[in-house]
Amino acid sequence: MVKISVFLCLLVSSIVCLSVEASEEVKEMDQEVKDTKEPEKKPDLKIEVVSLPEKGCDKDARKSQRLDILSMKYTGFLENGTKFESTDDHNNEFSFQLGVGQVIQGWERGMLDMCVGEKRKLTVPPHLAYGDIGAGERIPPASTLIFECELVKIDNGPKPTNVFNEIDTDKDGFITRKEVSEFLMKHSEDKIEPESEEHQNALDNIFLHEDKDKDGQISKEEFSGPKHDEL
Ligand SMILES: *[C@@H]1O[C@H](CO)[C@@H](O)[C@H](O)[C@H]1NC(C)=O
Ligand SMILES: [Ca+2]
Ligand SMILES: [Ca+2]
Repeated sequence: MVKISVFLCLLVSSIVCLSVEASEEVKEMDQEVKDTKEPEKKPDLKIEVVSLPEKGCDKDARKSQRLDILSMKYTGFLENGTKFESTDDHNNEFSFQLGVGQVIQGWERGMLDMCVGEKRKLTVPPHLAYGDIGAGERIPPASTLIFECELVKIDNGPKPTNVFNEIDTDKDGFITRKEVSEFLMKHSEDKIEPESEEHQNALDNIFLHEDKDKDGQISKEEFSGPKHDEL
C-alpha cells in the first residue's frame, strides 16, 4: 500500500511526495552554449558521473537495477540555476522503486547501474521530465531539469502491483474520474472529502497529465504508472 500512495503523490504533482516551500535560491551554474538551430530530434538525457566511491564500486559491485528500492539525496535545478527541490531542505533521503513508473523517465533511465556512493548529474530534457505541462508552481512548462544526485542505499524491491487494474474496478480497461477518486480515497492516509477543492484539483491534475487524448478517461495505454503484471 505504501508504494501505491507514493506513486499517487508522484502523479499528483512533483517528483517527490514532500511538501517543500517554493525556493528562490539561485546557484551559480555554467551557462551552456547552445546552437541556435536545433535539429528536430529531441535532446537526449545527459548522464554525467561526478564521482565514484573509493571502495565498493568494482565490476562485481551491486549496481542499481530495475525493481530496486533506491534511497537518494538530490537537488534539482531549472536550467537557469533556480533550485526547485532538494533533499537537503528536509534532511531526508528520497526513496523510490526503480522501473515501475514512480519517477520521471529521466530518473528511470539515469539511475540505472549506479553504485552506492556514486554521484551523478542528470540533465533531463522536458519530454523525459514534465513535458509541455510542467508540474506545480515550481516547474514551468517545457523545463529541462538538472539533478545533482547521490545514491545512498540500494534495497531489494517487491514485485510491483498492477496499479491500473486496481484503479479500474469495473475492469473495462479505462479509468474514469470516479474510479480515480475512489482509489485515492481508499489509499490516502488522510481523510479525503470527495467534494473538496483539494481533491477535485488533484483529480484535475491527474487527468491533465494522464488523459492524453482528453476523452475523459485514462486508457491503459495512456496510463503512466505500473500496469503490467510481473512474472
Ligand atoms: C528561473 O526561471 C524560473 C521559472 O521560469 C523563474 O521563476 C526564476 O525567477 C528564474 N531565475 C532566474 C535567476 O532567472
Ligand atoms: Ca473502468
Ligand atoms: Ca483518454
